[in-house]
Amino acid sequence: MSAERARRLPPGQYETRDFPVLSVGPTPRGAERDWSLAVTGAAEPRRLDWDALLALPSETIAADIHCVTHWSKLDTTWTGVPLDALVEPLPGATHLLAHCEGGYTTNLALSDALGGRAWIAYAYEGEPLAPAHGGPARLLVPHLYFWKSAKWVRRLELLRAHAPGYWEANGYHDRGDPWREQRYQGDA
Ligand SMILES: Nc1nc2c(c(=O)[nH]1)N[C@H]1C(S)=C(S)[C@@H](COP(=O)(O)O)O[C@H]1N2
Ligand SMILES: [Mo]
Repeated sequence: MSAERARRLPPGQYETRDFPVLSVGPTPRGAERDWSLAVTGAAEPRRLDWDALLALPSETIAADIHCVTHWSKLDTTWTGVPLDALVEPLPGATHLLAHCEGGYTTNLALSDALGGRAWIAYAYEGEPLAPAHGGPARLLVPHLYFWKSAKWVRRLELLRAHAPGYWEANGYHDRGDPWREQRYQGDA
């Protein structure tokens, strides 16, 4: 591997060229016509359907992604809508909990979810997002370990305090910054 690529690997990570699928449960058969995304909690309640999502200005995101099981994939390309366009938190909101079809959840501080650092992604390498990778739409939060990038996301719940999601309640770190190697609860 080139020195340039090696520098892009956070500590403890190796490069894979595959795109592994990591899911706790089965891939839901979500169709675009049935899809919607709700924003609830400490925000103006909002629900977007598929056409409303596609009508919002999209961005192309080039990112390296890092799974806590030690694989990293460099130079992935996504299309999506920044969370900033979807979430208007009321004063006091500090976190969000992403809820997915199938029951998976993960939490994010709003400082990680807003400011152009997180997206609802619906295409990968220019193609509609495959169901196994979260299609029709998933969260993409590439600066944190990839378990934060919730597949089949259907609701963003704004909160006034931290609340653990699925992996955070099972011993994984609340934030999960790969460059600080924040894998498990108790890591700095
Ligand atoms: N709904 C849901 N989202 C999820 C998961 C999951 O099990 N269910 N796994 C997470 C984990 S641990 C990782 S590494 C990535 C894997 O995404 P991929 O299958 O597209 O590689 O999805 C994340 N999002
Ligand atoms: Mo993961």
